[in-house]
Amino acid sequence: MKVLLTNPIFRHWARPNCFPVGLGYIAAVLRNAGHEVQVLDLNALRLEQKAIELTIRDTEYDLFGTGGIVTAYSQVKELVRLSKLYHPDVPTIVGGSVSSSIPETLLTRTPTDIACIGEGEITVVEVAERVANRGSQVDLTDIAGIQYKDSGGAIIHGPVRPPITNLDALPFPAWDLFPMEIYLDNPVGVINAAKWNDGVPQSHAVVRSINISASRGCPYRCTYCYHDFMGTKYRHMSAARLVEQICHLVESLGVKYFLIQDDLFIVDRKFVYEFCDRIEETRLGVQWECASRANLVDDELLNRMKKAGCYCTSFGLESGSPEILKEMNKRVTIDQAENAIRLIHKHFGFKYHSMMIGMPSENLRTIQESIDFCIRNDFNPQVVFYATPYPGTELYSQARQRGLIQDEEQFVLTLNEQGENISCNMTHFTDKELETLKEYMVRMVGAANKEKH
Ligand code: B12
Repeated sequence: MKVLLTNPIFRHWARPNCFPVGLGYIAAVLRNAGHEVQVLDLNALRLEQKAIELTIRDTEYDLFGTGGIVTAYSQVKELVRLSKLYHPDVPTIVGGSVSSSIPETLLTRTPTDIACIGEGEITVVEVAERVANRGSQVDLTDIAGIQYKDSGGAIIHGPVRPPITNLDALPFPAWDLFPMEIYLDNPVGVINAAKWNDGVPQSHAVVRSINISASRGCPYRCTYCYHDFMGTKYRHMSAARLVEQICHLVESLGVKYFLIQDDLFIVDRKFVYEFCDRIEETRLGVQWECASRANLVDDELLNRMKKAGCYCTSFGLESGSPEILKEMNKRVTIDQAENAIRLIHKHFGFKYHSMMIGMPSENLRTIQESIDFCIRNDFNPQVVFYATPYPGTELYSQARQRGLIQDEEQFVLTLNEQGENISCNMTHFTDKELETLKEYMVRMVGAANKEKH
């Protein structure tokens, strides 16, 4: 069966540098199941609207798939509309956090037939099998991990799909189906950050790099984070498999730098140590970076990571106020945050963390505490975000309960790409006051908000 997968544009203002890892896995498992997979990577190709429409019109396929972060909603809606316009009988399936966090909006406000909830590798293969064997209508009964519309338009919830526990059993993402040279020409990672400005590479002297994923899930439950998406059960591929993936990318694409883009890479210390041992044994000399957490780093771990090629690690610091950290359910103390900043700077020379403003309890004192924290720790945040209730988060439930968000689709359409504007003000300040306070904070702490990387 023929499957067309489309990748919406991600950050229209920036050159394409983020490989769509999840879609890469979806393409790989569908191909392994015997389907003919074509990828229309709009983020890499940046086609004009007319060209997108003609390409979808002129491509023959039996299943249409797309996905992305919730911020991609309007594009996903348009792509599904185009597919239905030119291929009305072809089922459409949408995955990614957009589909998991707003499935009902997707199914009722767009011509999406099937919303894939959570990890998609097993689900999509089962759906494709039913589509391939369909008679007059696709029977989706009992497929776990989906919501879909029945013939009468009612939304049916399939059973819950358990998390994939053995990530080693997954194939590598199907990099060969994507225009990889475009991604490799537009590098990722802190090592390349200084070579970008407002989404445009400033120099060709960049390190060939790619983003990869090694683990899924996060055991913490911060209120601004969508932890139900990949679940709170942390799972990682084996260190051997991760190193095998890295070796493959070094050999096949000449990659020298790896951005491990997981929510949190250092939950399981034993795994990190084993990865460090194995990557050193390869003697490839590759460098890498990952996300960490203030309460999980210490001298010994960072030292080991650095020796094994880790170029930098950073974490979402979010606030310098104990009260706000508590409200976020961050489970990090101010002492831990200060210690982590000092240690990471000592080992890597970076203070590359992010801050937030605008949690519901934010007040003048808590904002001043955040500013004082940054000044005291001689720290210029990479960015100060507005706290934003992204769908699927605890903050989002609070905003709905307080009546701050009436219509989910309208709200999602106001979400900008990086939380740079106020989408939903949860504080007692007016929007104007909050904007002024954010500008003040950005100025006082010397955050790099003006630059887009
Ligand atoms: C890496 C990452 C980024 C990267 C790159 C994203 C990218 N293009 O790949 C960067 C740093 C740029 C980024 C930015 C943002 N991110 Co982000 N990011 C992540 C992170 C940590 C990992 C993504 C990942 O690699 N996952 C692993 C792969 C294997 O999973 P996957 O891509 O989701 O794909 C699987 C399924 O979704 C599904 N699937 C995916 N596509 C398809 C398609 C089909 C057809 C099917 C059937 C299935 C399917 O199957 C895949 C395999 O299982 C996730 C957290 C997480 N746990 O996923 C947050 C996450 C996706 N990000 C999030 C947010 C909020 C943002 C920002 C808005 C943050 C901000 N304020 O700036 C921005 C948005 C930028 C923009 N322009 O839109 C939220 C999304 C919440 C939501 N409701 O959608 C998440 C879930 C974080 C969280 N836990 O809250 N992000």
